[in-house]
Amino acid sequence: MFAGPLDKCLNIEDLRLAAKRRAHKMVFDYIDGGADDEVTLRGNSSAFDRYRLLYKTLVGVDDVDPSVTLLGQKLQVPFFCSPAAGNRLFHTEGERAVAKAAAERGTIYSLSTLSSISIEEIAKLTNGPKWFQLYVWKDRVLVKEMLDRAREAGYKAMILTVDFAITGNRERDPRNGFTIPPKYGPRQAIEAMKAPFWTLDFLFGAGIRYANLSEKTAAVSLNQFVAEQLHAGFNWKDAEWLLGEWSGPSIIKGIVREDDALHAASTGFNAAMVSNHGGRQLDHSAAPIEALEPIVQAAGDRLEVILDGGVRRGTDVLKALALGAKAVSFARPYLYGLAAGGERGVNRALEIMEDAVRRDMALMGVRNVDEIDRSFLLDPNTQ
Ligand code: FNR
Ligand code: LAC
Repeated sequence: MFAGPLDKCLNIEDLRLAAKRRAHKMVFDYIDGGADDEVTLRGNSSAFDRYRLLYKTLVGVDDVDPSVTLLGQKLQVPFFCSPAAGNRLFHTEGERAVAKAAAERGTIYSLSTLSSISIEEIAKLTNGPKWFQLYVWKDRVLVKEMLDRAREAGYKAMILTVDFAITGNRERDPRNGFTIPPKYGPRQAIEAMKAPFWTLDFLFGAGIRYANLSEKTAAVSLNQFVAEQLHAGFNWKDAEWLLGEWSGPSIIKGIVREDDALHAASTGFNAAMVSNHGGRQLDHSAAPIEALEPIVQAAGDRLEVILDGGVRRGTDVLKALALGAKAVSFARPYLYGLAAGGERGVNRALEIMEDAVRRDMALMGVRNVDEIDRSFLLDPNTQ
């Protein structure tokens, strides 16, 4: 199905390198980079290595079913697409490509508030399940408007991202002079010549903008945009107000502490994404896989817990499920695919992950996701 170099990509790292070859440096670095020294960015993935698997044998694994149910929604695979801003920066097909590929694979697509294709356009594109991720604007009227638009367009749940009161210190971006929409000076023009396909798309495609806003915004850094537009003072009390405004299923995204999980449950959230925003916010944050189990133990009976961050292999997914996650999510794996080859690239990323999960379930001796429990993991403290 995949002609050209995409079918040579055997894993997510191969897609990452393909994205690096195709995309403009400032755009690749925006996807790939993290905060400060990128300790958390690296740690999110490397922390999975500390857990080793105690696989079962002679189970009979000729028929493996990786489906899960999340907030009442059946997913064909135990993962879904995390929200990510401005996908048309990475490839002209943008969020359209991701929404279509997610629907094709039978999983959820979550659309960012800061998407480059609108809430309504994505809603019309597929019948697949969709969630809407909210960043809270200073302007409450705009918040209500966006929630109404998402509800009317058929988004089934709201994700409130809470680890983004201000933007983390991502040093690759100012070094590259990165703005949204991108602005060209001499350095960006030189880099553009090294990325001819991306550049042609950029020059001949429709302009890149935050598509959910009626006004075009000036080309400024993400830091400046967020500081000017988003509500850094937003707190638990406001979250209560917000849940009242939404009144549908809700997910809190970006917690790593038990007390925050308990607070989220008592505020009325239905699910929690254990996440540090992919290491893009507070460096030295705990890895989601490390923070997961205490949160499941504290609040797993009141919240459906999702692990988000660092997942690159099928075994990462299975380790998270063994520690009590109902499902996992990720952005970079499909964003690398998108930057490498549009919808086909996203599809390849999801295919790589699905094949890996199926293969690893069979090798681990489980026929369905309900069979996965803590007994499959050797405790890192005992190794
Ligand atoms: C993100 N993430 C994110 N999260 C969110 O709630 N709203 C958003 O608009 C964005 N935008 C965004 C852009 C880019 C380029 C990246 C890489 C990430 C965070 C995302 O949803 C998720 O939490 C992390 O990406 C998880 O880490 P990995 O597994 O993708 O590395
Ligand atoms: C990011 C935002 C927009 O991580 O969530 O870049």
